[in-house]
Amino acid sequence: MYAFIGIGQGGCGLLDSAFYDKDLFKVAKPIAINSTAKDLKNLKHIKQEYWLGMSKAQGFIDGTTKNLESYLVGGYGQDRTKSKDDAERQYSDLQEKIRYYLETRTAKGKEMAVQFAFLMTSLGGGTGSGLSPAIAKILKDFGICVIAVLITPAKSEGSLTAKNAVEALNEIYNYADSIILVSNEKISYAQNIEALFSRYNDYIARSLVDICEGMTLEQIDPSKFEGNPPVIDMKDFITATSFLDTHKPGFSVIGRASDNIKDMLHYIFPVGGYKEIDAIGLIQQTMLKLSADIDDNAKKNLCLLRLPHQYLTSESKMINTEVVRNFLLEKTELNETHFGISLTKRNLATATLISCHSKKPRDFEMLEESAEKYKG
Ligand SMILES: Nc1nc2c(ncn2[C@@H]2O[C@H](COP(=O)(O)OP(=O)(O)OP(=O)(O)O)[C@@H](O)[C@H]2O)c(=O)[nH]1
Ligand SMILES: [Mg+2]
Repeated sequence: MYAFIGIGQGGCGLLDSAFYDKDLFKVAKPIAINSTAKDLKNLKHIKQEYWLGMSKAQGFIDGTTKNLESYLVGGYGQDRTKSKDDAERQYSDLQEKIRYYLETRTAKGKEMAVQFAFLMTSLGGGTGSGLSPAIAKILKDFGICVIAVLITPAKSEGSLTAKNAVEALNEIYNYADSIILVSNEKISYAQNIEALFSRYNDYIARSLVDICEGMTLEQIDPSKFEGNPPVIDMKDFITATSFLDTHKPGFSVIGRASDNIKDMLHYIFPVGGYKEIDAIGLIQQTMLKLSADIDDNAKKNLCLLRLPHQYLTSESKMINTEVVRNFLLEKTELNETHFGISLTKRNLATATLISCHSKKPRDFEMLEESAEKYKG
């Protein structure tokens, strides 16, 4: 079982986008945590039984509590120090509330139901950037693998957001098994980046959901298919996004490309009466749409192709998995790729790529410079 935990406005935005797909509830538990009731009420897919409100001194408040807003801080207005302070003072209460949400009650008693948590937050604000490190630590102490999905601010958002981001990332880094960076610099070409949040959130959330569902609900049994198609699981995910020798996460970015099988004229060449998907072309597209700009080569990567079953049945043998695998391998410095195929019922071929780096993205280095200026 997974947990998807959204913190603050940006984090809850990603969370809400992810649970647009109702199938995700079959494999994941959501928790939306924020210091303002208004933002929680704006969520479309996460009902109040999954909310946790942050108060200044009365702990973390169950979303179903009457007059919820009267308990909550009402936002930290980018004041990371205050939010971090409130989180640390109320740490044991937070720990118990999260435990309660993630445990299941069985005949034998209570047990932790979750092995992997996607911790989603923006780093530039107050609530998410101050509270997330504490939550990452709590999850880690529960023995849960932490995949931190972190929205970094655009440089144009100013040096305070940059400072928050640098401090928060440094703290979360100590507890995360994986780090996926989502840079708002990517949408900063827009005059009003806020107008693009919802589409950007949908893109990132869809990529994460594809991977989660591809590893669970849509997982194939390779023995049932000709040619032994490759599969990947969460172990691959963690291995692909962290460095085992140092036990530290890498800096990963994510991208996705999909095409309607019918509209894929561009990628389709008739072969023996069947049509072939240019899987490599699709993966190349994901590389143009990664969630942050990276200068160095990937150390390793992970790629999931979701396809209708026709592309795996014996007669057609549509995807030459060895060719795809070699293409992915060539893109890595450590000669390490984790490539899998899963099935979808939709008429859609999708590639989702995670590229893991040892260096922070160029966008983030700009934030580090900007944060220094703030201190000055
Ligand atoms: N991609 C994306 N970025 C967002 C979204 N919402 C806010 N951000 C970015 O997140 C940063 C601000 O963080 P918020 O998530 O709004 O702040 P918060 O955690 O709620 O903290 P407060 O300051 O207490 O409101 C800025 O860099 C925004 O550009 C979103 O839905 N998507
Ligand atoms: Mg907020």
